[in-house]
Amino acid sequence: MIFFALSKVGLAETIQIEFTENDSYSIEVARIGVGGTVEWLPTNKGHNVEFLAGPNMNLLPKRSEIDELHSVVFNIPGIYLYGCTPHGNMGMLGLIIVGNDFHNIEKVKETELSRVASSVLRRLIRIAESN
Ligand SMILES: [Cu+2]
Repeated sequence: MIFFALSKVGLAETIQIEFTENDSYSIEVARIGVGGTVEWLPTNKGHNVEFLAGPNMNLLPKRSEIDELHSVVFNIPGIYLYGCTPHGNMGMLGLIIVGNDFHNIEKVKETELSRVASSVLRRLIRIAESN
């Protein structure tokens, strides 16, 4: 807890998210400061990270290869939605909230997804908005 408090004051923070054996991300809603890093660890096979929405749709982070360790530095505040290319339609999705900035949340809600994925996204948005 002390580390998190300190990191908000300026230390560049890093959050690590694993690919779980249940075809999900270990942290579905991650919060990070501007300039922070998120690392996705290929702890289970067959997954990757593909960005579907963000504060600047022309500057989304690049898609990772399957089973690759992926690292992204987030310098633009806002909400990022990503999913696994093979399993996104089944609801393998995650949100990154950068700088506690929700300005693009309505755009994120409009992302076209399968029915299952849409319901997962609604659940993640509720979590994001709840604190
Ligand atoms: Cu996957």
